[in-house]
Amino acid sequence: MKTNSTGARYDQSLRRRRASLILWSLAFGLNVLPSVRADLSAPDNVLYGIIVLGTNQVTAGDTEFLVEAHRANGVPVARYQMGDLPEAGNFYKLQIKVEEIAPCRDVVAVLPGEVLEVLVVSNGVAQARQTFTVTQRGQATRLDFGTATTNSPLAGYAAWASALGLALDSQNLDADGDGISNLDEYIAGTNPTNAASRFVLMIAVGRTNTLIAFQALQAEGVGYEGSNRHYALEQRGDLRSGSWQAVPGYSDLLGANQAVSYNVPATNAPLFFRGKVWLDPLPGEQR
Ligand SMILES: [Ca+2]
Repeated sequence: MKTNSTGARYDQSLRRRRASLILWSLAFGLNVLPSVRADLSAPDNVLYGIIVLGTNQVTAGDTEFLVEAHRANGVPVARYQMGDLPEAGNFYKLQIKVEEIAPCRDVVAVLPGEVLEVLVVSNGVAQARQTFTVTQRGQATRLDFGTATTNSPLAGYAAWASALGLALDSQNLDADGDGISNLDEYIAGTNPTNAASRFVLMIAVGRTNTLIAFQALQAEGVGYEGSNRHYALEQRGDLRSGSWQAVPGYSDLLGANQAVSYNVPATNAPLFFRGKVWLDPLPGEQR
C-alpha cells in the first residue's frame, strides 16, 4: 500500500426517516484523531418549551411574559423572563435546582417526584398553567404551552443543545467551526463546542496490513432517550465507478462505547473506506 496520501471529507445528509453523518476517509496514510464524547454535566432540571396563547406565539421580544415554577404551597422555585437568555431564542428556559435528600438544604431546591405548577404570567395575570413532575438531576424536559405554528427543532436535539448551553434551534449552526453542524454532532455523539471532537476513522498503515478503527459511542444522556446509535463501515475500490458496499459484518453495529476495528491485508489495489453513524429512532422526529 502507498503511504503518501491522506484525507478526509464529509458528506452529511439528513433524511426524513434516518439521519446519518457520513465520513469518508482514504485508506492511505495515517489519520489518527481522537474521538471525544460530549461530557454533559447539568445537575439541575431544565424545563423549556414554547408558549402559544391562542394562535399567538410568545417570543423573546415579549419581555412582559414570565414563566414561573411554583411548589404546591405557592412558593416559587424558578422564574424566566422571556428574552433573558439569547441562546434560548423564543423558548422559555427554567433552571430548577434539584436535591436528592429531604429536607432540601436550599430553600428553592426541590426533590425528584415533587409536582410543580408552571405558570405563564403577564402583567401579574396567569395566562396558562401546567404541572411538571420533577425528574432526576440533570434531565431536560420540554413542556410546551400550546402548539407550535412554525417548525420547531427536534425535541431530542433541543434537550441536548439546552444541556450544552446551545440555542434550542441551533441545529444548522456549527458552534465549534469544525465543518460539522451541531445536529450532526448530536447524531454522532461528539462535542459541538470542541473542534477536535469529531467522528473520524482512524487509519494506521502497517507493513503487512492496514488497520481501520473508530469508537462506537452509545446513545446515552440528555436528548437520546429511547434512541440507539448505529454505525456502518463501507468500502469501494474506485470512487469514479461502482458503489459503496458494506464491509461484511460491519453493515450495522450498535454503539455501546466499544472500539471497532477492521484489518485490511496489504494489497496493491486501492481501497476507500467511509464510516456512517445514525440514530434510530431520531428522538423527536416526526414520523
Ligand atoms: Ca461542529
